[in-house]
Amino acid sequence: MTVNDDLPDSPRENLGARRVGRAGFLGIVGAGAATLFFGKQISSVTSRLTKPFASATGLSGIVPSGGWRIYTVAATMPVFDPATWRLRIDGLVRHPVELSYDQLVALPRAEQVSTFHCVTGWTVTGVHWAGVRFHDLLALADPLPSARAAHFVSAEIPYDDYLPLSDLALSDVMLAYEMDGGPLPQEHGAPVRVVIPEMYGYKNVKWVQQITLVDAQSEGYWEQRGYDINAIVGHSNGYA
Ligand SMILES: Nc1nc2c(c(=O)[nH]1)N[C@H]1C(S)=C(S)[C@@H](COP(=O)(O)O)O[C@H]1N2
Ligand SMILES: [Mo]
Repeated sequence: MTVNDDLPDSPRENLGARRVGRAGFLGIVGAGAATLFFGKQISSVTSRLTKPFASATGLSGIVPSGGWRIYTVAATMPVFDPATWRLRIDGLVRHPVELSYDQLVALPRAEQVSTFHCVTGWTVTGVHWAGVRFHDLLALADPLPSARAAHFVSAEIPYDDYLPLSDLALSDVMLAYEMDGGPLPQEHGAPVRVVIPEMYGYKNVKWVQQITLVDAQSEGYWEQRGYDINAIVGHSNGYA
């Protein structure tokens, strides 16, 4: 298991294997690391906190309010430019495609309200999402019968993760481009992120820029660092 000390604000912070102490964490924030980024306050979301973060980590003193924590692994967040942004779908497909933002939002629109769980113990309930179901999206590339999983590659290098196509077919799983009534904010992964409420946050890849269909899922960013490939909420090695 690899532990990367440059990534203090990680799912691992709540595991016995490596606890990030409050003092060390504050020191890192003071040094200007971008691993915890406080985006704009969204009171309608933050008021919905159901599980206090403080009980899990003792870090509440440096978290300005309940609700979302913004996680990144790189020093800067990707910047979305609608003129140049493309979503690539390739791998085990007959027709690799590159979609512009306009082409993406022209696909059949799906909406849902669901709950978001991070493996470190925080939850946000009642999140409104809009986006496209993976069935409609992946069909554009005409997947081969051998395709069994999708590799989601973030523009935030090196973040990535995998999901079986069977999980992408669940009725409340989507590639989201709107959150709580507006375009997906930059810090939440603009312009598109994975939303899979059944699984812990680390499977909900932000800033998705490429979806490569493969024959089997593999270990994504956090799984290479000790988390379960099977990230079902309440049934994996995270905070249950
Ligand atoms: N690109 C990218 N996606 C990511 C992460 C990340 O660091 N980078 N963190 C994951 C984790 S562990 C969680 S809990 C959620 C947090 O979503 P939020 O930053 O929108 O609150 O994003 C997930 N997707
Ligand atoms: Mo997370």
